Amino acid sequence: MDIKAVKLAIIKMPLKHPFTTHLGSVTEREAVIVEVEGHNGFIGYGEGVAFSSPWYTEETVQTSYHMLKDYLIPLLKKKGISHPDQALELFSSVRRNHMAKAALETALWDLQAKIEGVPLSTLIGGTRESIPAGVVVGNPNLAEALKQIESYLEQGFKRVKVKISPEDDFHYISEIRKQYPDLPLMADANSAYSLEDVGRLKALDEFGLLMIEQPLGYDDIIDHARLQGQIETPVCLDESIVTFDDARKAVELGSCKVINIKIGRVGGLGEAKRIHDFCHSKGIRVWAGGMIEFGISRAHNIALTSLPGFTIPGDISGSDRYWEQDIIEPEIKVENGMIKVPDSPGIGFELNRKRMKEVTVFEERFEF
Ligand code: OSB
Ligand code: MG
Repeated sequence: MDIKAVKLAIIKMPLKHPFTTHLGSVTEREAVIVEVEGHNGFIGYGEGVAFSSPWYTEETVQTSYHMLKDYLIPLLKKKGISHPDQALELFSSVRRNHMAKAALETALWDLQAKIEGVPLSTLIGGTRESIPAGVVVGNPNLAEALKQIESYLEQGFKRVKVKISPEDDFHYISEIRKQYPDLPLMADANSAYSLEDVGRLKALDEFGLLMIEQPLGYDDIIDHARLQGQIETPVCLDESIVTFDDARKAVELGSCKVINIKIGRVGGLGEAKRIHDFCHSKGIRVWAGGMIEFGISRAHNIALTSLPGFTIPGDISGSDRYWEQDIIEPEIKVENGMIKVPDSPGIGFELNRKRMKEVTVFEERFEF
């Protein structure tokens, strides 16, 4: 790939409403935006999804910036690649730091699709023309959560996810179920439980949840296998699947029936696709997770979700779920609960330069 330069920008924007889990609240979002400039003026876009502090994974905005600037961009400049599917091999001399790697790797995929003149979804083998939108309610106040759910259902969302913890699970879910007996509903615990809570988790079986996401340790696949053997609700793994091999081992052990795939968490679109292909061949259902992200990362998620194994609506909502104004144009829109997969080259969205200028707090350019 003929690369002229890579640009990094750190952006910062307040959320319309705080997003709360038992681990804390997110009120403001920072992210690293990557632009890879190729020949003929093509630009590939990527977004680093690490948070400002290491509450969800060990990476942060600052650590991913450091990895990009001091290791990943220099590696790309020194060795080069002929196709984005070689990027993760190129980056393999850097341990982990998956979100930093994915930020650059996804930009390379977007660039490649633009060079070939095809949508990114087509380049990776996607088949869907539109994808169903799911939404996450991160609000521990039950009355407010119910109001939010009502409004999301009016907007046509196909599936709702709520955050739970031992502080409030049975009551919270039962009240939602009372109002919405048939709603495709799932719960995400972000590692709030231990195996001692099997009874609490088993009690949720009666609510017919689509799945319970990451109930136990954030790096565990052993205890989850024990748990799955004792509850009816399908276990979905998020935090503890950070590589293809993690996914393979979790499936072999019976640690989960569903996997949440996040491009950033697994280190790139190439790894995300490998996990998808494996799960598809094994009958393990997958869906695309969300990271309270801006439009670039959402666009990559839309392309990923166009693959045939994504059979459950992801945490993919429109730009207006969290932002007064997104950094892309057009913004991502949910219509009748569906999001159209773009048919223009690459991710199918442009950076909104005016908006970028308003929210950029730092930027740097690396010439090749
Ligand atoms: O556990 O899936 C998660 C957001 C930030 C960090 C972790 C998670 C989430 C979500 C997705 O639940 C929220 C969204 O992007 O809409
Ligand atoms: Mg999760």
